[in-house]
Amino acid sequence: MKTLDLNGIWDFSFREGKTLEDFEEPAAPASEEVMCVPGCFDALPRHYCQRGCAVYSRTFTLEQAWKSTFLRVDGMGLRSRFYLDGRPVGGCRLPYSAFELETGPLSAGIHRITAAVDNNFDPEKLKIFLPNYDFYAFGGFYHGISLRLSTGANPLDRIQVRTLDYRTGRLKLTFVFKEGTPAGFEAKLSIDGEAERAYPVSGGELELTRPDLALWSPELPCVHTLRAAVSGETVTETFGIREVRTEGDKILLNGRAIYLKGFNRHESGPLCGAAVPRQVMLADLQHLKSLHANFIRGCHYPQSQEFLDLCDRLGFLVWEESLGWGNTPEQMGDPQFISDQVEQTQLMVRNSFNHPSVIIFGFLNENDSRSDAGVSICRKLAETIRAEDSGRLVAFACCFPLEDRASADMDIVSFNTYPGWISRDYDTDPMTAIRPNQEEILAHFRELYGSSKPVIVSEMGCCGLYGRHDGAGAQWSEEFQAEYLEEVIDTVFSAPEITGLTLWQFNDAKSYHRTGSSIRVKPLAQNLAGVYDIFRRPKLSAEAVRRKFDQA
Ligand code: ADA
Repeated sequence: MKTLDLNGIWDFSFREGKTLEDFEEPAAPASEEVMCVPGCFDALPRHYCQRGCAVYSRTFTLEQAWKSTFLRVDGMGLRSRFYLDGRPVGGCRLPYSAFELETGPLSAGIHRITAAVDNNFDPEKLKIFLPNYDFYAFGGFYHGISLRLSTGANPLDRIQVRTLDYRTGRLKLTFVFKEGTPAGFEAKLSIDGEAERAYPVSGGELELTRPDLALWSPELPCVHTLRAAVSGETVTETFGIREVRTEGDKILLNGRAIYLKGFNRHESGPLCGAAVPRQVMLADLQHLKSLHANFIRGCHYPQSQEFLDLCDRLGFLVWEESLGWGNTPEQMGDPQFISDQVEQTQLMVRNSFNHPSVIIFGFLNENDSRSDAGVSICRKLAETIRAEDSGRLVAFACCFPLEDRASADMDIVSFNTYPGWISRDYDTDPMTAIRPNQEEILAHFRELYGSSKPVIVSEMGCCGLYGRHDGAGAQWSEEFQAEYLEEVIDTVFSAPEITGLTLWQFNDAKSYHRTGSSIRVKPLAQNLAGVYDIFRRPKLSAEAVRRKFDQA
């Protein structure tokens, strides 16, 4: 299919306090202001932190007629509805997910697309993004909008490339069509610009053996480009050849045990909100390389495809998870919540299938995994991932490590812990709480799992105010944060049964502005636990981590 890029400057209007349901149909083109796509309107001065209903609108020109077209939105917040030439074409209530809406045949000429975007919280209509989540719920289009165009009635949508055996270069290509898989067809394939070769494909699948193609690994992140022509249309995919699996309490990449050493990273920045430009993504990754990190947990929602492309090329290992944060048994028992969680998790796996950097798919950060509802939905989401992709590991970050019941269904046992920082005992020096906390948790996991599963620390860290050096290492100073992270790294690295550490967090990120029911304080409406501040200025803790990670 062809792709028409719809990014750029759109007409725009905003009605504070209004909702998607207040929006009159058919769509009235917006024209009071302009807005950028991608971009978050509530991260800019004029509508900063306002909540309501925005209307985006623009025209585009088609030089020819197209038989089938699809509107692709690569992540938005928080709920949206779309109209093409005044005709409703659908919407979405899955923040951060990349999705497509079928927009039917289109004639040559000028067309208008209008989008209503609602960034209000709504416990009934927006089940998976709640006010107490400790990251800001931005409104707008996070990673771009495009129109996919085909002259056929059942175009080839994408090709999933699975590594069947990294030692022989055995691959399985799965051809996914928009309207169902034709029984048999011919595919003309070319990898990395080689001469095109025709293959008969039956059942939508084709196996190839390509020992000549270099493997993907963090050290040698070789990404290949597949170009496929089917029925006169082409699809291009990038992919990597690699295998990830567990063996006892180890994680193996291409047969070699790896140690995951890195950070949690929020897709968030000043002025851009969740619409982080590629340049800033690359800057973050260059900083992470300088810290000797090899692993990134994309907390706590589906990642930008552009970010994952960069991770592929730079050799980072990634944990990608669908949206959730501290969800309760009541929320996790709600049928619409469950349905939205399954849909967004399935979308995440399909969108990210060919990224060799993604080795772990997860969900529901810090859900109440002590409860029956938690165990049930975690099992359901693990099954959803495995049904889509048997080639990756499944995990979720647990915050009840001593009472958790859902990790038994996961490939990896992963826990968040903040001893001496977010903990019940405020009377002891935080530094002395770190080691006993870890020993208690690991003893519990040994009893439950022995060495049958890898164990990783998915969150650990504390806040540090950029520029504050006063107080001789008082809590919230940069010195305190550096000292705390050094103790965390020494303690975690001293435990042979732990195979990964993901510090909380890489960059300070915007959190709820003045509301949020969470008991935690977020000064300046930010989560200040980054080793870089929101402007990506390093704190003392960045150098402390760099030294410790370099020695590992
Ligand atoms: C939890 C949560 C993080 C962050 C952290 C904190 O561990 O998973 O997203 O909110 O607490 O800083 O309070």
